[in-house]
Amino acid sequence: MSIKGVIFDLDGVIVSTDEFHYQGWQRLADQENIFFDRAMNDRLRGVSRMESLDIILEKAKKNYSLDEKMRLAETKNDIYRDLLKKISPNDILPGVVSLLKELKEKNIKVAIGSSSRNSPTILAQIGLGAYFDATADGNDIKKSKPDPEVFLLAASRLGLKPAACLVVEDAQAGVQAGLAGGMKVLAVGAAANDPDATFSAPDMSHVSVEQLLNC
Ligand code: B16
Ligand code: MG
Repeated sequence: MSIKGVIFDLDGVIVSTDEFHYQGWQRLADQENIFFDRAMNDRLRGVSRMESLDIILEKAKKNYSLDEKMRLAETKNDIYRDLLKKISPNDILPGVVSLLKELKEKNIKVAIGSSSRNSPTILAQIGLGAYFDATADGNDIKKSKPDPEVFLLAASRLGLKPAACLVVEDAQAGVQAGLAGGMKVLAVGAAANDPDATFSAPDMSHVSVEQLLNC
């Protein structure tokens, strides 16, 4: 089946908020005296806020109650949202805007499929809020990537069958989610070497619309 829609992950694909997530978690881990580094941060890509916290707390020396965990997640989100105030259209990753324009010209539908509950804020701040035909994000779903729920919801909001959609992802969990949903997957950034992806590129400036539509 030919590709009729492209579903973009947000953090790490459209905009590099992944560094702000890292800084937020690192500050929280330091505050709680828990070991955390960039290698561990790679495991959090595409994973929901609470599941990310559970991964960080694997290294904690004490047990945290649900209330304490809710407060820690809120603290991290406050730090993250404060850092987000800095982002602007200048932070859109290379190749994204020209690719979106070319897809529109070819009548290919575009959607966001993100685990982030901050997606609406981020899209508004980078000025791409009106660009997408549909969005599905962490506010809409129960199961986060690698479960395909967010991408299946995005495809249905586009009115397309999963097999007619291509997912663009920077996280291993997201690559698996796209494949589990029966979609093709372009892996970029941190996931660019993922052997399971349909194809890979360092970022979107290295991808042509023809490659996307004929994968
Ligand atoms: P929030 P994506 C994901 O977004 C991030 O990659 C991941 O690091 C983050 O924990 C998750 O969103 C939840 O974000 O705390 O803002 O709800 O890559 O799926 O666009
Ligand atoms: Mg991502």
